[in-house]
Amino acid sequence: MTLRRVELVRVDLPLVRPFRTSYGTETHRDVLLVHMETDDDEGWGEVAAQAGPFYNEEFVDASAMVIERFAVPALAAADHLTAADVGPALARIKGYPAAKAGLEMALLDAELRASGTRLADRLGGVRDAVEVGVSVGMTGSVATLVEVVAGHVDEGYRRVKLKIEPGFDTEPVGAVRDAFPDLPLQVDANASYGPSDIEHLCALDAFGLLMVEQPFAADDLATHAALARQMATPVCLDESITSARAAAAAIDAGACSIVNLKVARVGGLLACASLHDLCRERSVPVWCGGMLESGVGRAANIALATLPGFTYPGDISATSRYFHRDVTEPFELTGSQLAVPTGPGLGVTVDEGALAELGGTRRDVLAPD
Ligand code: NPG
Repeated sequence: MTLRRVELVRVDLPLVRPFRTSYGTETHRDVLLVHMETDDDEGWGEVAAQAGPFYNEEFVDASAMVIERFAVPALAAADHLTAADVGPALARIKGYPAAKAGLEMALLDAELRASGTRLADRLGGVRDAVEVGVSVGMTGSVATLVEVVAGHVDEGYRRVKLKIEPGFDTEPVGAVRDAFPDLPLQVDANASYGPSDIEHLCALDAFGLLMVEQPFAADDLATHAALARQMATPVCLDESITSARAAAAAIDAGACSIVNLKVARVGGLLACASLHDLCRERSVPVWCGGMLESGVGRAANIALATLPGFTYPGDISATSRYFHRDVTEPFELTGSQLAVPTGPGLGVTVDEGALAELGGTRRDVLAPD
């Protein structure tokens, strides 16, 4: 394929409820989309970086600049570009996995639309609907947390992830467990604990959790391994798993027994598919994490979660959990599942009218001749 046009589309989507993690409180999603036209078709991708450099080093303004100044010129220079070439063509650029993922996603979408293939089929998916859960931010009071969880259980979610940090852990988790004795529950600390907290974290074993996610710093495999030796609850890693090499090192070190895969953290859907294969060979289950994506990134996450190694529900909730209005058609729960879109590529349509009404801005970073 030859690239004819690459456009960056940015739109601010208010979240239905503020989302508080140990990195801060999000009230809006600064959505950055890539729209590509090739000689064959067109495609969309999402750059699911955060507004500030708090989850990892990347942030949306920087992603947009790297795409314009370095990534698109590198791709435009390639002769016969395929989606599989995007990762290698951008390998010289250090970091910016969300920017790379958005570009690869848009090209994959264009390629698959041209050949009439669904993304889930291209990736090797084995199901037409995926089991999903909901990630619940920290709240001002424990009573409010229990209420929010109750609302999600009523909506149909059968797996809930609670955000924790020092000072907001055993009490809120215990209260949710008391209110919902049989609910599959897990916790995510977003790297907010340190080595001296191992004993304290082991107290979470009392609540029968599916897993504890990323308690320590991304580069601290040793402390995760020490916790995994002491704690009965399985340890899952998110921020630490930035590449296949990082995943192999974490598994070898005994730092995790479950891996969260995120397209925007590892540089793309194809990297996620290889990481899935690596984890599967080592009998490490994976699940699909989320970055509060719009419908574009959510469609990609659903397709990814159809791969056979995704054996835990993903952080891929229905549209109504995030936005009053999205830029694509909404995703709705059926029981506790989301259906895989049936159309080619991502299988969703970006609603140009919604983009305009939501105040989206567009900018050509590669203009047609
Ligand atoms: O449903 O997309 C979703 C949100 C899932 O909890 C979620 N994401 O660390 O996994 C995470 C977390 C996150 C999102 C953290 C945005 C920071 C910012």
